[in-house]
Amino acid sequence: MHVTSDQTPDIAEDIKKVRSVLPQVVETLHLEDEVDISRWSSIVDKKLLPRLDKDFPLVAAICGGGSSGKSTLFNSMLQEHVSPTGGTAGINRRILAAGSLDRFNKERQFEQFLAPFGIDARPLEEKHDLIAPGSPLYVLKERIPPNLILLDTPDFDTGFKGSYTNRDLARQALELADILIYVFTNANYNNRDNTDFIARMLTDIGQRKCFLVYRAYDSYGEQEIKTHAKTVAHNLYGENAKDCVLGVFRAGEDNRVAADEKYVDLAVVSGRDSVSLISELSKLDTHALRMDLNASVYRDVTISAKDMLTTARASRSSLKRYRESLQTVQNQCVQSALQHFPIKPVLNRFAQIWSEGDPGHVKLMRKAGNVIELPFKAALNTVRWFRGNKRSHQDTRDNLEQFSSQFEQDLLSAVTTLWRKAIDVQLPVSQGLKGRPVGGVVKAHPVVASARKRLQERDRNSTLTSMANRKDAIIGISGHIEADLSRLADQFRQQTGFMFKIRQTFSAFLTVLPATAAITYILSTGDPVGAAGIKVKLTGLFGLKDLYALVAIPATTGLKKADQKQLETLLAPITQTWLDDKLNAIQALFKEEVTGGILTAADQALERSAELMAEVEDTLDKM
Ligand SMILES: Nc1nc2c(ncn2[C@@H]2O[C@H](COP(=O)(O)OP(=O)(O)O)[C@@H](O)[C@H]2O)c(=O)[nH]1
Ligand SMILES: [Mg+2]
Repeated sequence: MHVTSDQTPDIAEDIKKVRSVLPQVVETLHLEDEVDISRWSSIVDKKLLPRLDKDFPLVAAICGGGSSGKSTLFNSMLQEHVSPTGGTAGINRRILAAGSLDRFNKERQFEQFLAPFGIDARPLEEKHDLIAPGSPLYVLKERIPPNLILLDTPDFDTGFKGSYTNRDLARQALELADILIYVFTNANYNNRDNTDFIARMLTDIGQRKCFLVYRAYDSYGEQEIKTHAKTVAHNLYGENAKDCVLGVFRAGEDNRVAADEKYVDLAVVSGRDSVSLISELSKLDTHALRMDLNASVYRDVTISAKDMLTTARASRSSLKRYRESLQTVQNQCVQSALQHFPIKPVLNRFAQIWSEGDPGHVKLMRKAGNVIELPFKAALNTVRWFRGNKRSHQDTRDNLEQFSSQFEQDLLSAVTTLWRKAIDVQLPVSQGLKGRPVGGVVKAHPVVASARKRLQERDRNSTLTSMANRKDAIIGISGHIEADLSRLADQFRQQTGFMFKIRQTFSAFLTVLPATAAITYILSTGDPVGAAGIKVKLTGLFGLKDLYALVAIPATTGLKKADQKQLETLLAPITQTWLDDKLNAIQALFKEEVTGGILTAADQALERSAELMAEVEDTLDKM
């Protein structure tokens, strides 16, 4: 991006938008462990948003190793002995800020100004307060122009390697700073530990430009000073050194300075005329510098936001995959619960509905006896059955009872399997595109963690009992399937042409079939029976693979191929209706007892995150 002042308001709006929505994405998808959103948010809040204000003063931080002369320089710039100098290295344990007395003339105004940066500054009352660790202190001075804030920072190289006492403070100061004044001496100019620390900070928080101040003996030649400064510049900024170093100054080793009799004189390296760092800082185009600095913070913030969005996308796909896999597992469990279920009662009931609605057709069938290629005995059975043969009703009931206990077993074993998978830490990945298995596993997503935990803690036995109690409702032909079958019967009647022949033969077929009807689900592959049978292909059930119902008919019925085809056409919707009814009932039960919490949590997170992510994406695309 190229930041110009005209763009500032829009940029601020976009940033604010992403700032408010991105954390919600993280929360919705439970990404707290994967992305550091609070750090990002705090950078946006502290480093970016407040600084988009054009009136914000330039913040210059004097930094460097211990006893480089930072505090001495700070005092010199103020022309006042405010900051303690000399003595033990690392003597200053706090940040000392100097602001404009003209600008911040109201009570607590300066404190409030710094507060958004997480800096809780207090006025310096006692010089020696700086020696004790604590929150930053400040002074307000006339010498500081309104558009400048100067920071004296604690030494960050005091302490033992790895446990530098002041580094957190140094970080705070560097984060607040727009520009650095790096002070070094011949003793520490090549101290990689110091420059590396700053360099790392600058990579972390966004590049800041700097002035270099070399406190060197007068005997050092111009070339030597330049070479050493170059080393420092390179160690701080690497390849960017040229762009980032705004100026190099030298400070002498005047003993009067050490004796507090005189303030430091700075000179440009090539000349000996003294320069005022304050006026050098005032000459800077603060706005351009700030925008430049913002550009890199802005870029970093944008890149991090995009990275987090990428993480969110991956997490969301994984959640989606998990949800699909759980659904697949559930579908398989629903199927396996139904694996021994007979379709015979359904066909019987359909035949009853059919006959109740159209008694006239029996006559028609008798008359057309010679065109229907069915054994006479079957035709007789049909007639008897349609008259409401009691034995037939009894058959239906027996049949149901026989399957009732088998069904209970299947149901309980299916629900146990489903339970185990639902609380497992991972699931086998469901089929990929085109129903092909993709293999592998998908981890249970953090979004469903609490739902899984609740499930794990629930009393399994009570669930099993409640499932067993409800099996009869599933087995029975429900009002819903009654209505569906009636509707089917009406539809068949209304069809003419092709269906006319069916009308004639249909009733007969139906009564022949139930005698041997069984239904088998080919859940994986292969033909389960291979015998004479009508294989009805059922599709579109919860997005399952093709499901076949095999309705066995005795070979002796001597059905012609064409009749068989017609019969298939008829049986498919009946079987489908029945299956839908049962599958739905069992699925609803499984959801209620086992998977509901997980699926709902996943669905809600998927939906909400999609909305939020689209919002972030749109805004980031503009940025
Ligand atoms: N001779 C001389 N001594 C200096 C100069 N600047 C700083 N010092 C001395 O170096 C020591 C450390 O200075 P100080 O400002 O406390 O360093 P800081 O730890 O970086 O803040 C003190 O004894 C200062 O008097 C200078 O320009 N000339
Ligand atoms: Mg100091």
